[in-house]
Amino acid sequence: MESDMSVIEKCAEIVDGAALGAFEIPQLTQSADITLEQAYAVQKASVERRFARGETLLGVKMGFTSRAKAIQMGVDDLIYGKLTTGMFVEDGGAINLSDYVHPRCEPELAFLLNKPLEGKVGMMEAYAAVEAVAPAIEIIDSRYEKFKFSLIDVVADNSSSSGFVLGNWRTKPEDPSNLGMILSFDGRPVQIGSTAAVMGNPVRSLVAAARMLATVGERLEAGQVVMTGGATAAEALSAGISVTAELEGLGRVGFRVEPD
Ligand code: OOG
Ligand code: MG
Repeated sequence: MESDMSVIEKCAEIVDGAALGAFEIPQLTQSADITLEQAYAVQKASVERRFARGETLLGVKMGFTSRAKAIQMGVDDLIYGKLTTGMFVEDGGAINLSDYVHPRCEPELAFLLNKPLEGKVGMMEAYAAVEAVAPAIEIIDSRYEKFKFSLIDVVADNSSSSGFVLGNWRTKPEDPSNLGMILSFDGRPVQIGSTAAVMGNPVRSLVAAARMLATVGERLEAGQVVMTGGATAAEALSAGISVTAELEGLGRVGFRVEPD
């Protein structure tokens, strides 16, 4: 039997290769018998492959923090993934579909931290560590065929992390728990929601991020970005569209998809 390490490294090579080459793969769990804990180890090993190519860590993204997302994907456990420099998309910038498998986007609230957060922290402590907030769009791109996966598969695939776009950082509102958000394609709203959809308050997502990272001996660091999770279902991207997300009181953020 192969050692645990070689299974994890092999799985990491598969998901990382698919992300790098923008091609789809069968779900890992069809051929590898891995636990959720091992799936996070695969995620970590795949992100380390990015670091080895010169990318650096920018923060963390949380997933399945809203019912809309859990229902759309059929997975309702909280997950996290890592955000690296290679995933950053400039506000107002453009992406090319050829760099992705079958990308979708979703509107999110992003936090910028000015203090570390580790383990069990309260809501007040967590929000006190937030330096600024920004409207954000996450570009998710599962490497799995048909964008279908189990909890273990999606975690191993860095929770579909693929791109993220951040608007201007703004002074944090006193209460971020019910800010309207609109995702538009070519100026037409395609998803409408509220930050309330994110665990009742996106600060809860930050609390969960600190708690989940602590289980693997990690913590959130000052200067990191935390994407709190899609407040609405994700929308598939197509060539030539322009995407914007507007967050109540926080302005807007957007990007374009290059034409074919
Ligand atoms: C997994 C990532 C979920 C979110 O915001 O809920 C996520 C996926 O839907 O592919 O990013
Ligand atoms: Mg997301």
